Amino acid sequence: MADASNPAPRGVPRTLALELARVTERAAIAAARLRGKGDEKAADQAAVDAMRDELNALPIRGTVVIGEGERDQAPMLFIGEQLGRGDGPEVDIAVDPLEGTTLCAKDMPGAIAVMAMAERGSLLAAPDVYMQKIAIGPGYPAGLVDLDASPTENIAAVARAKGVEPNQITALILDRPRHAALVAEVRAAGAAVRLISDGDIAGIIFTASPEETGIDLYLGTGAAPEGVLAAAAMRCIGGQMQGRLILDTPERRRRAAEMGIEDLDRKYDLTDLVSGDVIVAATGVTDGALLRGVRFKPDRIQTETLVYRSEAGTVRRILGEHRRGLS
Ligand code: VTB
Ligand code: MG
Ligand code: MG
Repeated sequence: MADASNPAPRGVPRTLALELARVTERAAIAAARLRGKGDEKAADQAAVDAMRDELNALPIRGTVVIGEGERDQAPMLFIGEQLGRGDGPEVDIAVDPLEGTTLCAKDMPGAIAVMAMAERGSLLAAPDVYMQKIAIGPGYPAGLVDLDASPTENIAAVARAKGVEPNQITALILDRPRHAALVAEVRAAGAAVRLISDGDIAGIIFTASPEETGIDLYLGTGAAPEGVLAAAAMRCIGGQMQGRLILDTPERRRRAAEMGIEDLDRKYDLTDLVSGDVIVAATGVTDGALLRGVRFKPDRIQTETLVYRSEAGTVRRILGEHRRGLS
C-alpha cells in the first residue's frame, strides 16, 4: 500500500500494457461470438461483462471515468465504478467495450473493443453527449487546423502543409444527416469525403497514417466518450485533435455541470482531453482497416490487438492465439 515514505508511483506502469491487451482481447472474443446475429445489445453486454471481469483481476485501483453510462442506466462499467483488486496504482479508466455495436450486429467492418488507462485525473470526464471533433496526423505545424476555422480553411491549410492541391485531400466523416452541409462544403472546397457508418475512434486514428489509409483529416460530430478514447490514442501516436462538447439542451448542460465542466463552450485540445500518461488497447471484433477481427479456429482463437503507450510513444500490434478455455 502507498504511504508517505513510499508514495504510489505516478503514471501507469508499463507492465500494464500487456494486461490491457488481455482485457480487450477477451471483450472482443466475447462480442465476436455474437457477430452478425443482429443483436447489438447482446453483443455489447457480452463485451461489457468480459471487460469488467478482466479489469477486476488487475492489480490496480481503477475508477471508470468514461463508461457505459450512469449507475442507474448501466449495471456495469458505469461512471464512478471502482475496478481492480485494489492493491496497485490509482488509475482512471475509459472503456468502449464494443465500439460499433451495429457493425458487430451486422458483421460489418470496423467493430473493436477498446479501452484506455491513465494517470488519475488525466482523462476528461465527458458526459455522453456529442462532441464536435477535428483531427490530423503527426508531422504538421502546431495549430494548423482549428474547430473554429471553416472546413474550407482547414482543408486549404492541410493541403498547403502537404504541398498539394485540396483535390488531393480526403476527409473522413460519419455518414449522418447532420453532416450534410459539412460534406457539401468539404466537396466544394475540392476535397474528397470518405463516409463511415460508425466507428470514429478508428476514423480518427486513420489520420495518423495517411499514406496507408488515404485519410488526411477527420471532421464532424460523434460521441464525446469516443472522442476521449480517440484522443488517448492520438496522444501516443502523435497528431493533433480538438473537441468541443455539444451541450444544446438544458439537460445536457446540467449533466456536464454535474461532471465538473465549468466552461460549457470550451474548445479542448488533445492535451486537455487526455493530459497525462496513458495506455490504450484495441482489439478487432470484425475485420476492419485498423484491425483484423477475431478468427475462430477448431483448436484456437486468433486476435489482433494494438497497444499504444504515451510515455514512450510506442505502438505495438499483437497477434494473439488463445488455445485454452475456448468454449
Ligand atoms: C458515434 C460515434 C461512434 O456511434 O457515437 C456514433 O462516435 C453514434 O452516432 O463511433 P449517432 O448518434 O449519430 O448514430 C459510433 O459510430 C459507434 O459507437
Ligand atoms: Mg459502447
Ligand atoms: Mg462506441
